Amino acid sequence: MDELTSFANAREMNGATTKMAEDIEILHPNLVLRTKETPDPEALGLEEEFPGWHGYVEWERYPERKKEVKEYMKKFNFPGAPEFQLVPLPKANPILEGVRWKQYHYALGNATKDIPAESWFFVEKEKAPDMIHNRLVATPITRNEDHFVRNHGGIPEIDEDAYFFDVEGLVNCPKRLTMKELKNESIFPRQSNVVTIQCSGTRRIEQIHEYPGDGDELINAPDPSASNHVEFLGADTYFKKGEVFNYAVSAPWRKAKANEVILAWEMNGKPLPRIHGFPLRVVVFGYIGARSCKWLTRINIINTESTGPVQKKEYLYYNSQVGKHNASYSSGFSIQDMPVSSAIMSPLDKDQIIHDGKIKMRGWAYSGGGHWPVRIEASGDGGSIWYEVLYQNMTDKYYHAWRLWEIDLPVDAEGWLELVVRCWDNALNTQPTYVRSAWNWDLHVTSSCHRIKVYSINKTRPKIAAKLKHFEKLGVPFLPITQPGEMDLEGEESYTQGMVARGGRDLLE
Ligand SMILES: Nc1nc2c(c(=O)[nH]1)N[C@H]1C(S)=C(S)[C@@H](COP(=O)(O)O)O[C@H]1N2
Ligand SMILES: [Mo]
Repeated sequence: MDELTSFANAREMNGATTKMAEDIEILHPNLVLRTKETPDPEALGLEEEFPGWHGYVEWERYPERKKEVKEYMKKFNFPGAPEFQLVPLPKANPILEGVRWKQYHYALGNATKDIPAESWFFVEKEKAPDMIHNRLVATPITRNEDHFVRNHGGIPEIDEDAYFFDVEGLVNCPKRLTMKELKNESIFPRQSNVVTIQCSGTRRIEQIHEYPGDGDELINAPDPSASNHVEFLGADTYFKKGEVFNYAVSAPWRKAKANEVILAWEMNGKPLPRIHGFPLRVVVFGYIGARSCKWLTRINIINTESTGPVQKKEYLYYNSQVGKHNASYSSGFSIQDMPVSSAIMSPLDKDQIIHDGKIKMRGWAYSGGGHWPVRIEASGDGGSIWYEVLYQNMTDKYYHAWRLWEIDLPVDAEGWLELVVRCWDNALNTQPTYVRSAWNWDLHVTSSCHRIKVYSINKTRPKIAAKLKHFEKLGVPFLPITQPGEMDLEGEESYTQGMVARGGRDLLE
């Protein structure tokens, strides 16, 4: 069922009391109302917080506004979450249109209704049109256009000149800082780091294939105590279970003190793209991408982890016996450091490879929390025999970045094989063997050994070489292997000889 069908169901379920919103100009025609009266979003008085901050509605400073919106949202019958797991699955992540997400934005009227369309505009403007995954392993530093994007909300459009952020909470002297002040090197030292940002949803589709799970998804601060946490708030609106929030996450203060949290306005020497958080984002080294808050509006020093839903209710790791009936927020542990992980980027799953006894494999390896990939190993037989990637075939090591690797894997066998990769980090951590070894209800951090299936056609074997030549002579393509050949597999003479040599098929006595 896709989002559109689930939307239709929602409409039906609501039966006779349902009224479509087409007569209200401001509201999207597809919005389904629960009430007889027509909701008026403009009566909520929502507006952008500051001039020059398009797309930014502040929620966290106005608890009353949040409450009012929560009540208001009950007037709509939004479509349910699309079911995309208990259905025949695609190989890669399914594309969901985000019908519900768009409707939330429409429902709130002028302050937010254009955000989905505007966000899409920036996707098209700032991202490579194809986002080919193979380019990711072409160079150790990913081009900005190819860097992955993950947003919970829309993309705000903030003028750098109008921009500032606040530092507050458990600080001696709260401050509001402009970009100009932040860029003043006599106040704030600059640093540049090679850092990998990895979403905890990377390779999630592998866990979904195994079992379906939950598809939801410092500046001038005096000296906060060691037990404090640094909360980061973003300008985007985050809808969760009928409520509105600004994106908020946190990292322990000690992480910031260790100089492993930066405020970034450039990415690879270029201004930060809007889609990645312009004018200013946080980068938390070695943590899951979710903590690297974009479009920063506020740094808040607090004495617990952030109680925003992203920190408190999401990005939690349960064991595989925990599911819908027994998951609670407090029993999951918070995913901060990324575990050691790796992936094969080429060949691709189900590739059919004609080779000379070696298959070239390429990919990435990464470990969070300041660890780095030390050894990468590849297997051609599902993980019994491992070959080590030569250190010469790995890119430079950094405390907080991935390493790309390649190996010419010796492969004698023919037919379907399982290629596997695993990485060892400097703390001797390695990856769980199978997806199920580390499967978890929220489908996060798929760090098990990455496995793909390929069909091996080994030309160093004389028979195979002869067969390939034969196909070539006839002008018949050898691939794909599933295409039935026009010709017989064997001539009459060869068959008769073969049968005699083997003593026939059915015995006489
Ligand atoms: N303000 C804000 N910051 C955010 C998010 C968001 O939705 N809003 N998504 C987070 C998640 S889950 C990830 S993985 C990273 C992705 O960063 P990127 O889009 O720049 O690659 O941003 C994080 N920062
Ligand atoms: Mo993420």
